[in-house]
Amino acid sequence: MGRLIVVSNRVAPTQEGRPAAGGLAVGVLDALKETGGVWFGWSGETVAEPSAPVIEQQGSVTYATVSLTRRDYDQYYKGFSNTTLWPTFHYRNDLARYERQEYGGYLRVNVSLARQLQPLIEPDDIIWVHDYHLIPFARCLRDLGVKNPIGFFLHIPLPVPEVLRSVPPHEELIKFMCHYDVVGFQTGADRQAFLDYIERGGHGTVSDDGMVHAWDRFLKVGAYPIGIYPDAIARASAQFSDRKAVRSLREAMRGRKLIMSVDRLDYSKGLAERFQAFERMLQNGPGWHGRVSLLQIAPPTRSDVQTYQTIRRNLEGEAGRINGRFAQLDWTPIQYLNRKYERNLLMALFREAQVGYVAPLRDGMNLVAKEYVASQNPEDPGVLVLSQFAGAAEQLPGALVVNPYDLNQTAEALERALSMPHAERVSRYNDMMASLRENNLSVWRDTFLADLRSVATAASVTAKARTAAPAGAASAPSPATSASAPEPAPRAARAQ
Ligand code: GDG
Repeated sequence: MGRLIVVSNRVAPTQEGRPAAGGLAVGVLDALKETGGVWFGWSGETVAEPSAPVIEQQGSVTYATVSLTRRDYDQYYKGFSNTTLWPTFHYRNDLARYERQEYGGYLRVNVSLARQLQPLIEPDDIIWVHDYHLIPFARCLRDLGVKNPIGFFLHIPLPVPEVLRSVPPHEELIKFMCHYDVVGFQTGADRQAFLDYIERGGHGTVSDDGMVHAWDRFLKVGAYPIGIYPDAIARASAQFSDRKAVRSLREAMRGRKLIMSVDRLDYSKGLAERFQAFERMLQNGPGWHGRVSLLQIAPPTRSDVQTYQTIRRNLEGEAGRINGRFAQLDWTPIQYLNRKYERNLLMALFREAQVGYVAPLRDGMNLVAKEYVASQNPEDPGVLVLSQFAGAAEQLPGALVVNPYDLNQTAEALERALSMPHAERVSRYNDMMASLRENNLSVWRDTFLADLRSVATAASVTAKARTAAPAGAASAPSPATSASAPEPAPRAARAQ
């Protein structure tokens, strides 16, 4: 069996112990460590002139990283990926901006990355591409003659067609997705959004077995909810619960209850609404004053994107306002920490919290919800309060599910969680752990890759059986020549 090549925008830091605050990094690294293989992507560095990939072997994983120029970074990463696609795919088209030049840069970088990966590919390899930065990537590889099976997994939501259509090159993006052999989404709702775009737009057909036929391409489209390793997390949280930082927190709480949240600092995570629902609980229930605190850990990300600077200022303002309103000499209602923590320590902190508070306005899955549950003490577990707009809500039947826009409902759920009887907490925890074990991270990876292998095998049998010349993929524009890509890729060619 050939190697697995994982391609993602960022390759996670390779040194053990360095915190990686991002769901993709956490999920992919754990999934790849078990099977071994190659992880190809951006190193996180910007340089004046790109050079050949830097190859580094660590255990069973080969890391192949490349750098971006400042212009690539501005157009592809900061621009089209994070100022057009990210907000729109999270239903925040009010925050989205589209610039044709940036889309040109997005296409150019996809072409360039494909050219840098191509020499590393061996005939038996299978290629698994991750996330919204790399939607055109399969098409770029196919243009270079790569015949290997290529799958794509979208970690974030896919919005319904009406919203997707606000991204000007929406049709081209969906056509690019059709160049993969398998396209995977986090939830059935995301998958349905894709199928609706294809079918209602008259672009193709969907068969009962989930195969899509569109623009002369056949592909499988499925929902593959990403998981975690719940038992490994349970062990880590128990082992680390004696750490100094955890003991200090326990002592500082002095018998008060703890509600805990951990999120990258991002507007999709609904942090302001979350603080306000907690405020509503304190406002409606004076009995809670001095008896419960909210600990919000929010490591900053994408801090050079303007919107992220604004959200940081807003949240500091909200936390200050609420603390100013309710704090007592010996009690601060909200502890808001803008920093990263070591992963195992975070899991141990989750174990201290009576409530895990995960209330994004939109989220592909949300691994924090799953990690919170897995970190609990089975004898005395806490309760998860979870947004209905997180993909995880489809999978965690024991959570108290809330609409994060409804501050009263969320405040009531927090109170209910804080007061829940022991037997109910244990029963909800057991239901959720069963689901987490059944759909763990290996299941996610293995189901996706099994589908990719079987679709690719079926396609190659069909291709061999055909005597006529293949129809080819000429109906979709090439990223290097697309009319929307005003700048082809001369510099990328030099990077070889
Ligand atoms: C995307 C999708 C989807 C957070 N702070 C620290 C830290 N983290 C870790 C968490 C968790 C991960 O980062 C965050 O994952 P999420 O899933 O919650 O969210 P995104 O980063 O937005 O991830 C998301 C995910 O991809 C996977 O497909 O679930 O919907 O948006 O693992 O624990 N880790 C460390 N220190 C921190 O301070 N070490």
